[in-house]
Amino acid sequence: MKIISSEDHRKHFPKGELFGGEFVRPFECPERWEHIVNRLKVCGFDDFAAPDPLDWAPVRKIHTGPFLEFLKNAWAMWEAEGFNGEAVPTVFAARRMQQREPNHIDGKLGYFSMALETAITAGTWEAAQASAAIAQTGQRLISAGAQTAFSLCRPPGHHAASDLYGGYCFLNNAAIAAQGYLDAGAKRVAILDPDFHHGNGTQDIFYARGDVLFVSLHGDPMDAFPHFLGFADETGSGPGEGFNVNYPLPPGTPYSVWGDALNQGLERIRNYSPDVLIISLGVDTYENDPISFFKLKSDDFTDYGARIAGVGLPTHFVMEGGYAVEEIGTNTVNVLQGYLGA
Ligand code: 5XA
Ligand code: ZN
Repeated sequence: MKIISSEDHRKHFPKGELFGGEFVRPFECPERWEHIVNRLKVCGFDDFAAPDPLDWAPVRKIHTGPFLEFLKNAWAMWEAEGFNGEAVPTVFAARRMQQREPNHIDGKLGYFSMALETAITAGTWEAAQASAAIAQTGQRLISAGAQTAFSLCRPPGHHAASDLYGGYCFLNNAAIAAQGYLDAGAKRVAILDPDFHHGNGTQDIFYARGDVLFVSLHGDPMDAFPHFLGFADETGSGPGEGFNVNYPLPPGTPYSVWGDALNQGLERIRNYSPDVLIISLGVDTYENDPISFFKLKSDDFTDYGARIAGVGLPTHFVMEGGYAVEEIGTNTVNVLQGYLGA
């Protein structure tokens, strides 16, 4: 299995995240990447590749022009104001307010964000572009005939909508890969999102489209981030009706229950008969994850990797969340080994 990764992820490393009313060291940190790479090497994965340069055509089909301009310029605008800290929003376009992009960076941050734990720093835009290129490079390999690839993306992507960032995400890597598959000739793409958090961005991007099936297992938004999307009655709209499938699950969900939902989701994917399956691979379903509430054990990740393989599709793993840093390598690689039957 080819692993696509880049040291450029280090360019995004905010010092602070607002959590529980305090600025804490971000859960989404560069060590996550290091633990995954170390574990891959220990387990004999040695086929590493750097990403190709980013192709902007699929990116522009997923994200709006104003949003891309904002991400490109946000740090420079923030610095130009003379602010000393990292760029975080303080005001949002809430209910009954205008949805109009302001001129001032404070307003822009609120206009384009869906959560304020995610700081923008000097290197954020470069790291986000590299992460998208990593997803795209995996896509090109599979479009060219590979059966699988692992895009070790950081920062992650599934909360990023066409014009929103947040939840540690800036560009939606899995969505950009999905668009790449379609542009390369695929007729149908399925995205399975087993990350603990609902992939609101991915859902939103493809909600009215029938060419991408989105299936997500996640903490019930009544109790878990992102709180405002991810309910079971969100099934798609227009030509996308029936192509959005959510399995919100309650606090304390064990693998026996989670695995039943996975089986249903995989059945839905089989029936869709896609050309390729993208896995938004978050391992924050782990029992000791510090910001999540499912109860999967490390061996369960191997088991569900094997279940994914059972669908028999070309499969592209795209890294999302997971914050039990010591175990993130084991849990991530367990999925890949389960998939490979290793
Ligand atoms: O999958 N998404 C995440 O892991 C990020 C959650 C951010 C919660 N503030
Ligand atoms: Zn997550």
